[in-house]
Amino acid sequence: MKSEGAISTGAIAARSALKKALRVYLCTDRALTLNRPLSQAIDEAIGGGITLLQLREKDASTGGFYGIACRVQEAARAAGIPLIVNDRLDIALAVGAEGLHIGQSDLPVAAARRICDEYTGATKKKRLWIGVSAGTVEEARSAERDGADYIGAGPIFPTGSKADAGDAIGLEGLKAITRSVHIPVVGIGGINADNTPQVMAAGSVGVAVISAILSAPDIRQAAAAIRAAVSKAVPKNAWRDALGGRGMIQ
Ligand code: TZP
Ligand code: MG
Repeated sequence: MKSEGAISTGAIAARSALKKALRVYLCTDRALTLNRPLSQAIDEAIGGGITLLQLREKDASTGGFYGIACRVQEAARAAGIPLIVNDRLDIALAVGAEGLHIGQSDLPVAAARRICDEYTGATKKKRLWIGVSAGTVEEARSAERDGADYIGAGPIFPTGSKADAGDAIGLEGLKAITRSVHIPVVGIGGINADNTPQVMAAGSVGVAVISAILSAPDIRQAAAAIRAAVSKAVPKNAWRDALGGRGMIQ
């Protein structure tokens, strides 16, 4: 990643909190839980140590998505984990999520940024995180310019979890993206505990995962294995800081 440049101390602290949240990033897909209820899968993943949850509901009605998001937000809050809503800014705002994740064909980043800032300004709430999927340096740079807080870069490896994910960009593609922007980059696509060290070494601040956690026979254990792999790649005191000095965890 490029140097942070001239940003304020508050902005550096906020960036640091975001980077820590992005370490073990679970994206949901209710079709990939091997018939286990999504709420149970989420609870087990939280137990295994995920640090952020992105709720993805590709087939739900608006009312259905909202209802699910309310319940998931409750579970995430109880666990102290930020919730990011995929695709739907209205639902992110309605449930008080910590952020929104959008792709290249969703609401344009600049429009999402403007709406979020107007809303959070009006309600005096803290700034919502906006994450943007990018598969190229150009997409990542443009998202940063338009107000994104982080990039979801990928797919890094081939994946069967997203039909329209596009070709894998590989670790070299990930490196090129991490070097081209100031904001944090988290790799996604075909990531598991075994290849996590390579993803982290390419400059990713964490790993975003669906199937390696949700389709694992033991979800809690799978999340814990990924967390341990990420943990090896970041300094130990950074984990303590992430927990607000409350100690514990490797
Ligand atoms: N965006 C790019 S690849 C992908 C998404 C949502 C799917 C990631 O799923 P998995 O199972 O971790 O490869
Ligand atoms: Mg989308």
